[in-house]
Amino acid sequence: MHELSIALAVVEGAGEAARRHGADAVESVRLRVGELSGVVADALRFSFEVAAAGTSLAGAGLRIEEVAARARCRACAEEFAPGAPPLLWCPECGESGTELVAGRELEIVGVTLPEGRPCPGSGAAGGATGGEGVMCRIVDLRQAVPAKNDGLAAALREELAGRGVTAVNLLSSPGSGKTALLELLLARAVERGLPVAALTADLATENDARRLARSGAPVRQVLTGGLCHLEADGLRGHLEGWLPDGTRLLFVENVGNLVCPAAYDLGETLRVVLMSVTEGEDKPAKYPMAFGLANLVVLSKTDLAGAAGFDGDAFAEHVERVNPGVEVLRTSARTGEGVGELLERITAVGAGRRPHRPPLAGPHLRGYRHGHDHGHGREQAHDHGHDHGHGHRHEPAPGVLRLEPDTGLPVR
Ligand SMILES: Nc1nc2c(ncn2[C@@H]2O[C@H](COP(=O)(O)OP(=O)(O)OP(=O)(O)O)[C@@H](O)[C@H]2O)c(=O)[nH]1
Ligand SMILES: [Mg+2]
Ligand SMILES: [Zn+2]
Ligand SMILES: [Zn+2]
Repeated sequence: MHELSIALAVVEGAGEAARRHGADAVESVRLRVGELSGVVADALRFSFEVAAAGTSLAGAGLRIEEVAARARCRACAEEFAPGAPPLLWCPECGESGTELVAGRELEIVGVTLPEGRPCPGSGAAGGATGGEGVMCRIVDLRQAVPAKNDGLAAALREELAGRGVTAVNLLSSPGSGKTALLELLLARAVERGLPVAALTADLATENDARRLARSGAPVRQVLTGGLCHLEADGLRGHLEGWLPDGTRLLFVENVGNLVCPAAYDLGETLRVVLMSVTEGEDKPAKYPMAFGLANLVVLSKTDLAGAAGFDGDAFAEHVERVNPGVEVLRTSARTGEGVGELLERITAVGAGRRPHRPPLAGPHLRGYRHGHDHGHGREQAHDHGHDHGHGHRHEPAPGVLRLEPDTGLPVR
């Protein structure tokens, strides 16, 4: 993961809390880091020192509390440790309907200030002096760290839903065949009169956009200039002034990478992860977040399965381990296998069908806490249960892309 950007966000969040309490220094910051958050504690400690230099957090201690991953079976309520790579089947009853209830947190629990500070708003008269003199030394925050991207992604999801756009985030390692498959998907969508557009991100070259533009659909190439993934805010900027009104279906080809793109919600309606038959059946186990958070899995280049000696059963087992119940579609850009089915799955979601909900998406990340502190001057963290609506990635966006049941064409 990107520990430096996380460290910068921690410094910003903690520094802001200190300022609200009139403190110009911070003694220590407490973080909760889930076992499956992908954060390396040592790298974060090092990055934190770098990020804190020259700020009110310079020299502040960083206390990292690891949160073990826990999953719960929805059938028998058994709670279990999924292990690594996560195995998300219920060990008690064998059910696949499980959900992660802890383990992906990344939050600032609170900050410790050098001396007692009056708690804002705690005084009877609400005076600046803190009224009755309730003192804050430990400030509760319970604030998600990469909240910035999550919040922006939620806003973009809402905006796109409002415009009637179904957005598909395509993830895979470099060369798995995202562009080749997209070429066919776009051509087919155009053929069916479906208003479709595609945005493709690469570190360099406009090759992919050139290939996709042959379909006749509006295409935009984004050059990330070295960045290994897309972020919601960047995507929103690229869509602004480009995404044609009336677009019903938007494909976003992420940067070829199975690590970082998995950690960034783009406000998509559907996340599709691709893997080709030449990459090794155990990729889902090696990249559990990429496969575990997908709404749909695509196995590409099936025309090469024989030559590659691809073991379909082993692959299915690895997928099921990290994402029980997810559908795997087999495709080939050579033979056209699976392209129609894939487009059908996507348009069905646009028409209101509920996408598969990956267990790893876990309810504990929904309704994440907001960014203000509560200044109670005590150490107990608490959840106020506010829902900020960050959690509707898997809810169908109502009214998006209605299709005529008999022709399969969009209703105009
Ligand atoms: N045999 C076969 N080759 C394929 C298939 N799909 C893609 N390829 C080839 O695989 C190579 C990579 O395909 P791309 O579509 O460029 O892969 P990509 O995932 O878009 O790659 P990046 O954008 O660089 O991450 C190209 O040489 C394609 O012709 C397929 O279904 N069968
Ligand atoms: Mg490509
Ligand atoms: Zn069970
Ligand atoms: Zn990266």
